[in-house]
Amino acid sequence: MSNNVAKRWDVFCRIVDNFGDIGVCWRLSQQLAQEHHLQVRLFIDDLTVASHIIPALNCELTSQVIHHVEILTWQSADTTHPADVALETFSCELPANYLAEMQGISTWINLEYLSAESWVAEFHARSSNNTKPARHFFFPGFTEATGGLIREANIFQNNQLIASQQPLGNETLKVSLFCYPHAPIADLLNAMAESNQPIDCHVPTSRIFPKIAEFFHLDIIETGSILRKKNLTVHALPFLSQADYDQLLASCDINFVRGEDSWIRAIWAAKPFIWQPYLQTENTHVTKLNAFLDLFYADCEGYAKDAVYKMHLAWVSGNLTADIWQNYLDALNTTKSFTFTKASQLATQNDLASKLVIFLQKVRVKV
Ligand code: TRH
Repeated sequence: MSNNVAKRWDVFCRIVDNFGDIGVCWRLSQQLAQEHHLQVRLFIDDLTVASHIIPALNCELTSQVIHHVEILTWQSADTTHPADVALETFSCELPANYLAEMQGISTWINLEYLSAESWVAEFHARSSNNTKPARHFFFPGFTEATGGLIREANIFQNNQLIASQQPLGNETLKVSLFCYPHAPIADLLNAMAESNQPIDCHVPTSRIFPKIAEFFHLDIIETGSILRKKNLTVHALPFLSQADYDQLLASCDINFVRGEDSWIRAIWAAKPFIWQPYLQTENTHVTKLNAFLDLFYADCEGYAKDAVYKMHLAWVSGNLTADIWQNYLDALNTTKSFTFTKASQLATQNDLASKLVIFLQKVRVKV
């Protein structure tokens, strides 16, 4: 069968942990529907968790349309009409009955996790013919030879606009904090309190609230609380919508981010950021971190580069000193202009959704 037109896309999302899986799937599904005018169905295995990322979601419904995407439960995977493209995300394993109906109809793509490691370019766009239909592997990445990064058409410009609206001449540093609870959070809060300039730290609700409560000798922290110690003021925020979270990142001077999706959002915010990779066995997350630092900061000036590396390695190793933080702040002006330049360069590359669509046109000559 020869057919280049792949209009109907099914995206499969299994929520393994936290919000990254659904965060990526929801963002990508909306982009495919709204920017590429495709008919997108998003199958989700856990609507309750997903409703944190898709606030309009009604968990009682097995099918609903939100922002031009049809959202269905995993159980309702329509096996009689598989789509032109079945996008399996993060090797989540397509439902067996759906898979059985795909032959001759669907192109099967597995979207992999993001990594800056050099092997990604080599493995991107490879296919395995051991399955029926063939399975194609799509690797996001930071270079042209990879599947690219998720980036909505206007996000970079929108973020610049938000950044330009921030008050000038304010000596208070605005920081956002989103990280895993095993990070040295008390060390960071202490270092911020001891910094030589005032810091406003904005913390959206997450599993780190108990750590912050402990630092301030409180039992719990409520959303809306404002907590102070020396030069540090912590603002406890609700868990934000993805759009509001983007706005927060764009308005801050430094962003602490984690996992996969918030990491990329920090890049499009184009402000200095500290990334905490998802913890993996055998220190794989440190390998991933170093690969990213080497790629992103390759051309950064020596002392700023050194400060960025030391800050990241202290943050992932669980042992952060006030000196490392102050050193990072001292290099902030250089890191700021460097981050902006680098993010601007990355924003000129083709984005992941566009690359997926182009890739589909190439592989879908024969199904
Ligand atoms: O939540 P994460 O840790 O997600 C993931 C998953 O754990 C996944 O299993 C793992 O493999 C992957 O990391 C590497 O971090 P991430 O990817 O940053 O996802 C968080 C999402 O939550 C992202 O879409 C941004 C969004 N978010 C909001 O919408 N509002 C908020 O207030 C915050 C803090 C985040």
